[in-house]
Amino acid sequence: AVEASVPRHLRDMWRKFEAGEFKSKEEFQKEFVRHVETTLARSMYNCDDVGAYSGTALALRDRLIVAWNHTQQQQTFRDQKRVYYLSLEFLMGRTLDNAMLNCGVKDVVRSGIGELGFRIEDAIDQERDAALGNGGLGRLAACFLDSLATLNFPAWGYGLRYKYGIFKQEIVDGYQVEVPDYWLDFNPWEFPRHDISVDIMFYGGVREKLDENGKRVKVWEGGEIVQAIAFDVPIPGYDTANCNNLRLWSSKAANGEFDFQKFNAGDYDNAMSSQQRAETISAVLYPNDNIDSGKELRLKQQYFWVAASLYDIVRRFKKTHRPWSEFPDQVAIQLNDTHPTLAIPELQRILVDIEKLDWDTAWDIVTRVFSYTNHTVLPEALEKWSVPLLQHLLPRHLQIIYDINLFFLQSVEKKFPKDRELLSAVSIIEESQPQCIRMAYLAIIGSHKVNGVAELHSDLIKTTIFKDFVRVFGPDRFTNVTNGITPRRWLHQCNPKLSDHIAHALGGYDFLKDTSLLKGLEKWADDSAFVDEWMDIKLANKVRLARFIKDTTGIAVNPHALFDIQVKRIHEYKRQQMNIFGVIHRYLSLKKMSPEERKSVVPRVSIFGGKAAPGYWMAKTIIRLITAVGDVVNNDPEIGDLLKVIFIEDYNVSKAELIVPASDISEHISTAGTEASGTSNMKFVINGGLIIGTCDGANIEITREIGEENIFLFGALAESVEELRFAHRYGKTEMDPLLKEVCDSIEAGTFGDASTFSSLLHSVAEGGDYYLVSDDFGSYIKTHALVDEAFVKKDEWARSSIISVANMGFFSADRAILEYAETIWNLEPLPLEALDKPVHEA
Ligand code: T68
Repeated sequence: AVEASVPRHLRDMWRKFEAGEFKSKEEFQKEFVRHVETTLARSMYNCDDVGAYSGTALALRDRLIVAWNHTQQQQTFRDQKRVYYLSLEFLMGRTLDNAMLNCGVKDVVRSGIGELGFRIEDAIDQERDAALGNGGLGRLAACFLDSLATLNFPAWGYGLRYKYGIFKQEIVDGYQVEVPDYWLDFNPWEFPRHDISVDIMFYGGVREKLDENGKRVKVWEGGEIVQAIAFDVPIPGYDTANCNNLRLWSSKAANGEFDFQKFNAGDYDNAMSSQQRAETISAVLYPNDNIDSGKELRLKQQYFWVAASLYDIVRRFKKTHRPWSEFPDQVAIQLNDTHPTLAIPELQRILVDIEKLDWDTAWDIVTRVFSYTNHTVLPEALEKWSVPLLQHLLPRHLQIIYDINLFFLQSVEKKFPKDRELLSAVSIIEESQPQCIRMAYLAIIGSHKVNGVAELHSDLIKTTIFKDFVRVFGPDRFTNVTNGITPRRWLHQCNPKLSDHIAHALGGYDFLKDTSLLKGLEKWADDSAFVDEWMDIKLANKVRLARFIKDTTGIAVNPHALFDIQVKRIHEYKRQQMNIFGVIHRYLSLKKMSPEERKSVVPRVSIFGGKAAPGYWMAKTIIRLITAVGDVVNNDPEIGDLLKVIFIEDYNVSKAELIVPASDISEHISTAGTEASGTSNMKFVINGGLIIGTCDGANIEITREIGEENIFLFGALAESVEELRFAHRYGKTEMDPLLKEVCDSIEAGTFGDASTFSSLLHSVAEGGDYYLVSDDFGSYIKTHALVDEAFVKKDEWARSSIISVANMGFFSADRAILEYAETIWNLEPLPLEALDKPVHEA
């Protein structure tokens, strides 16, 4: 098709009318009122905070579109290499505040809507989270998009436009109940591109035929077609005119219509069924974190999204008329976990079956384009797909995977002759009943780089789950890129007071773009006025959280108490059970004390939050124990303010922005070797909270940066975990006596019907305890005693807090992205010319 474009001699005319950016308060107000009155069809007589949010969002979005169009034009004209970040999850949270910050218009908007009768904070609060993710992996993708845009990298994200994001969690009678998250009612941040659609095929069969040159070729045909429709989301960078794109695919029946013949024949249900089947593909996010569900619909989601994205990437490349040999110079594709691994056989299929490249040429291109990030070593999370399922859904891809495996195993056989064990160890096909495709193996073989997300984790994948691939490919295919977080959202936006205070000391906000500048805070750690203000800000953030807790749970917590927070997905390996057992131990100890003894106790508020996967019973039982303990402790008049136990319902990104700045201490206590990195640890520390943690994931690197005197580490090391588990298995252990006392009290019904918790108690009992709760419990309790001691020494505590923040520069997502760009993608930034300069034309 010929591109429709305005003839050259008319373009100046066009430019005269191009939308611009609002610079002044008045310009914003004009746009705001126009949108409220026309786009939203409301008026000053019925405009509430939702209206104010909507009007502001629409005014801002016009601005974003201008920057976004401009960026995309430049990227096309300059034709540099781009990176495509493929992720099934983008946990974006709210957009308005972030977009105002990145565009530098927050002050204009604040005073603009202020004069029209609204508070900007109230407007911001009306936005629903875009919660298209489960936890760390999805939020990492969102932080990376922010950094890519801020650093002016030509980059696109590709994902699925789920109609329902992660479920909303309600707590009913102490139990988690899942409620669907229909979030698309009003979403001003997306642009439907009904003109950009791709037909995606499933099922069907493969036929061999002779092509025009008499060559035997494979044709995949006769399947069911589903249409992918693009929805684009602008991703503005901070303090730059650059605005990248996140493209989310939505599914729809190929003809877009229902079956009229069936309808007329009175078969109403079936008339709609193909439409519904198609729409189901992008309907809902799978709510599992670190667990593989193995369901056919999930596989359909993966192929649908991967095939649409690759079609789009290839179409864009082909417009440049470059030879295929240049594809890897123009395109880098990052696979966020194994979820998009089908992109590897799909690109091979496009190149061989459609573009008619020979196998080896195609395979060389494929491996130079892809790279893969691993996020877990947990065996239950490693994706496998049954061969019969793949055969049914994607017959041609299965053949290609078999061929990839065949050629790979031949190369292994050549390098390591007669090593049958090695061959079966590295085979993509697992010889189980039924046979399975090991997606991680396919991802490694089809990529030029594989990275873990923290140093320990990257070492572990090389010595455990992927060790045979280190033999085969050598160590260079494997690398580390330690995770990071965006300081824009996770410092400035969630903790404006602290950000302003830091800016005041450092002489500006440059640290939001170069977090190494935070180092300059060290010299303020002895300035008493600075330190006092630092601690006052912490208190103000705790007061803000205490108010929220009061409003949502009815429980009053003392903001001067030590706030001890663990918020993350509920998982046995993250050991919320150990935390609540520790709380019970504290409660039992308090009960044994005399009133006099209690006077010297540091008051504590133990705060939990997080969702359990709907089918994960143990995780749900942990939630039930937390709420049960809260019911007893919070209503015990003997205890009063000395201990409160809070479960915050429906933990999500926007709640994290409220919770993270309010911690004195936060818990990152996974069994060593199980948490790949963790990223909330970084968020808490950069907001001035100290942490208690195990030697796991990024905790180790955080310790190295901030100094071990500023962190509370405890527990077994990763290298002894195997041995400890072995000891449990062979009954060579006894439960820690403190833990035993805790378990006995649960058993005795202190927190209600003990049978509710029997599976949980069993999981930590002798002979089991896979996550080593008993082994670490003693040192966990001791370390909490040290936390109490440290908390009363206010000056030293404040010093630790400030020194820690000063040394967190490394954990910016900007640093992580620069490492990816240099060591994996070979990608250069494309700084944008200022917005008002004319775009140079192709
Ligand atoms: C997390 N993984 C890691 N997985 O657990 C965490 N899994 O240590 C790390 O910091 C983070 O990734 C970023 O690297 C996840 O969040 C999932 O959410 C997930 C989703 C679907 C299937 C499997």
